[in-house]
Amino acid sequence: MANRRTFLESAALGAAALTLANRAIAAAAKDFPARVVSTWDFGIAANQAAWSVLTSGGSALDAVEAGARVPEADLKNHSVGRAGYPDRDGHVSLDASIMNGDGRCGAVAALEHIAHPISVARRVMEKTPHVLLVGAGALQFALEQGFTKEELLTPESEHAWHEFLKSGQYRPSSAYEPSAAPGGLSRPSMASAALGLLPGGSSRPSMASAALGLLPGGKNNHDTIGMLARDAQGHLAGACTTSGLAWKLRGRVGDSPIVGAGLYVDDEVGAATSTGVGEEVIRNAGSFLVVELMRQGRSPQEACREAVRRIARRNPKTAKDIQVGFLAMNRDGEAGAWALQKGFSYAVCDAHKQDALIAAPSLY
Ligand code: SD4
Repeated sequence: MANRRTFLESAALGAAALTLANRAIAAAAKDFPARVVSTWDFGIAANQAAWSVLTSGGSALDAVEAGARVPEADLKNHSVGRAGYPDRDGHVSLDASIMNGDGRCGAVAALEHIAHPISVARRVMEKTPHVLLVGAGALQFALEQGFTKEELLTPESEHAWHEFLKSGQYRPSSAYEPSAAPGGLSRPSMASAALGLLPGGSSRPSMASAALGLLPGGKNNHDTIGMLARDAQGHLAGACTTSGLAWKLRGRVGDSPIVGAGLYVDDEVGAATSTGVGEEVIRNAGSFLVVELMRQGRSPQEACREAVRRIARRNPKTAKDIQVGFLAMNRDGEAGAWALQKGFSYAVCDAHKQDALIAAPSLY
């Protein structure tokens, strides 16, 4: 009996301690309601860099810049920053945008030789009256701002490009039709399908590729990082950075540096970002659409789902063969996502947990 009473007493004490702990966590979250979310599993490391900024009193804007720089510097990541796969002519060409909840924004597109395009995008926002600088002009601006000109094509990416040239039936003056991408990835083929580049539609990618997670943005073919943060003051910011579709046509720009397509942030409502085949996102002003849907009262997840459905409705044939994923966070820090295909995930970091990875629901 004594044993039973002791057990019950310690169980009650344990429960009380747990309740207190839960209350403490809840109170901490209330006092410090900061949160960072990012696309894909590599978003976990990026979130943690952003989180250190937020927990040291930094702004959401500082946090997303710091976070986005992590995959930009990662030599194993072939779809963001340094070591990104080049265009079909062998040039690594980067796109990035950054946006603050008060409407300030900056972006660069088709920027070569600069390892951290997100930081150049921020300088465009802060040091010029413009929003978007492209190509040679963006490089000139970056150099004037003190960024270093570097070779971004790593030996590994160069090797992959040479493999693509062998298997991709490279034809500089027309669209290409790669039969297989390096490493067995079918990314360019899928991209070509999305862009309508496959001659006669003869080699449209199969859903077998989708099942293998080889779609652009599929689970074995990660791409763009889109990051959204809410700081302790309740301000929002977002960043989006990518090397774009591998083996793209020279000069091709995706959704990531287009404010309203790859990224949109409004302190009054929330923020959204996207990953996947940018052409479909641009056509539907995707991230702006998600934010506007939240403004009309939808939750982040509902808004992402509706934007995905819009893409599928407007271009159903293409939508079945490509990946597009949206990630959103509202002004209260509630996050949600939705994708065309299975395999899209997003990382969440807050006072409770710094390495959560959540599988997004999908239309197909
Ligand atoms: C783009 N959304 O350039 C970006 C990233 C990407 O497959 O390559 N997605 O379209």
